[in-house]
Amino acid sequence: HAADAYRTDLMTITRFVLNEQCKHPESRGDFSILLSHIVLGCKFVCSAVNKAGLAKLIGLAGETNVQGEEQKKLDVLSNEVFIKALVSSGRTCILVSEEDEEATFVESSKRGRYCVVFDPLDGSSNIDCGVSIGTIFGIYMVKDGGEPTLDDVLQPGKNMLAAGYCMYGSSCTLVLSTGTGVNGFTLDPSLGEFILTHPSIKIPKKGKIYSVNEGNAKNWDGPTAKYVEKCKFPQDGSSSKSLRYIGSMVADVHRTLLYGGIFLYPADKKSPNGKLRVLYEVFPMSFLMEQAGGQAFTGKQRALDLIPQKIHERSPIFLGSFDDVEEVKALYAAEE
Ligand code: AHM
Ligand code: MG
Repeated sequence: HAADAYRTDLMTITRFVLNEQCKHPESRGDFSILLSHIVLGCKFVCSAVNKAGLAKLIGLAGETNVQGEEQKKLDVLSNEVFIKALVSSGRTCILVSEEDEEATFVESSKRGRYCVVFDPLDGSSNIDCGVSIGTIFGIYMVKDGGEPTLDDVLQPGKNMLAAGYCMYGSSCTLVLSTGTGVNGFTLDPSLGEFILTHPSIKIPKKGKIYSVNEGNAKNWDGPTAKYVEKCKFPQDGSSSKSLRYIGSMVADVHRTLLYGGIFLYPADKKSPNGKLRVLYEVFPMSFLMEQAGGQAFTGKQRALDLIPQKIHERSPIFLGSFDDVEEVKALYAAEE
């Protein structure tokens, strides 16, 4: 049936967010506007990522252009697109990007109430071989009164209003939580719209997959080493877990969210705070995990309770299925 081949009632991300907004009559629509600018950034990066391989083949990347400037790298380009889209939304006041040493304070004429923390193109070591990469973002509301300061973004992750990521993979998928569950949208390239394809995502309570860079094992602490040993040689008669590690946080977390299991980037002797950044990697992913019914733990505390002191601070992270993270917590508690 032709009628079956086409869905005619399309829940776009814009429609979805506007519907949610109706539940909050006090809302002025600012969030929808902000989100539409984030979505524009994601679409741009998606299209640039898809062209990247081709651009290389036909000799665009790395060449100098007419102004004699070298072609911008994809991560730098993505950062510029997001900064400009966010500033021009007129709804932001502070932006923190992985690509920029300093936070951006939006000039007062374009200022709004939201603070956005983001990694415009995470997993960039995977670009040149065509493996999935992504954008990660988190959104805070500026504290009331006075000039915005860095304290407005140095807030615990539980204060985020929304968080999400966009994965540039075999399809382009945007996963979003505004604090009432998690929903996934897939870009229909012919429409240029993100369509709701994964309504109310719930992570399985326990999973069969663990995801970690095991090459760092010689430097792990006791609980991490014990946990991974348990994944491989369970002592309770359960079957061993499978290992999957892409090395692209968005892709590893996306799989964990859909299939269940655990993703960890633990502390090690060389990097006692792990590798991943609190504000725009650990917090948004922890927010999504909790909203999907999972957990996120730093080895010391609930990840979303952490109060960052610096914008580019790092933290160890264990996140995923509730029961799997619970096991890690037990191993750390036993250590004390
Ligand atoms: P990046 O921000 O420099 O791209 O690094 C972050 C990435 C994450 O996507 C991924 O989880 C991690 O680095 C992988 O690190 P490693 O190569 O040490 O396993
Ligand atoms: Mg990153």
